[in-house]
Amino acid sequence: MQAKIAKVKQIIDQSNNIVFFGGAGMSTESGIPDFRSADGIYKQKYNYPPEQILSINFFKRHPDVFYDFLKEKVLTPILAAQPNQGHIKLAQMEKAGKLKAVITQNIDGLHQRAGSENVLQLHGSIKNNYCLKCGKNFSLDYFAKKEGTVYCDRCDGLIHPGAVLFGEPLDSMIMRKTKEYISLAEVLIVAGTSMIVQPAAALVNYYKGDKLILLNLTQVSNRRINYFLKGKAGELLSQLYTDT
Ligand code: CNA
Repeated sequence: MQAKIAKVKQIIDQSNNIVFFGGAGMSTESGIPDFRSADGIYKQKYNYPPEQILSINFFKRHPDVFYDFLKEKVLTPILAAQPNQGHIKLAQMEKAGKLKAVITQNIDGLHQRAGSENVLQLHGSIKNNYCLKCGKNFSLDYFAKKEGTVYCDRCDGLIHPGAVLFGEPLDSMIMRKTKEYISLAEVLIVAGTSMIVQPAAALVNYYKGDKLILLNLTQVSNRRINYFLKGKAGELLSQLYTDT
């Protein structure tokens, strides 16, 4: 493993065209549960599977159950979290001119809080809440402080949280930029994702190089991976980038 880490570190040291693509596993070291790990949200007990609750159809039909779940299981851990060493290393790599973009499936905003500037959030952000009826925007503060289901103070419409829900399309501009960054990258670091949720997972197929590095607690079935380092993304990134 040490030899493999040394090899990947050398690849990272030598490149100034690195792109990062991450998932929920990037934030578990900050205390936010992912969806599919042993202690992730999918293994906890609910009346409905989380994938169903976090869908646009379910949200419109059962907003109260949706909101209970969202606030308890998604927002509360996110609001209590701080960026971890992995987020910080990526921000340092960007400042050093090595990392071109952070592409994330996460909605928690921890990359930005760690100092990353060019962040593409495929699944939205907890910050951009808006009314389904009149489109008025609501801050995270307004949204998080309200008890129960949150309605618009202007028209009483239901407020849609900033995250893209299952069954909703991804932002086409973000998708376009993501494809561009990935296809032009020399090194692609993929971390903390089961690579199951589509269409995000398929985006790594735009990578054309031979330096696709996976940092994950578990192996992921994707034949494009050139180097797999098993472990915690934050800990691994700290070993892989030491020039601060
Ligand atoms: P996932 O399907 O839950 O997979 C997470 C992957 O990360 C698994 O393969 C784990 O083995 C692995 N993993 C867990 N912890 C670590 C770690 N410390 N280091 C390395 N690997 C680790 O999550 P995906 O991101 O693939 O699924 C996409 C969903 C999850 C997106 O829609 C996200 O919006 C959604 N999500 C986001 C957050 C967040 O914003 N922090 C939290 C939970 C879910």
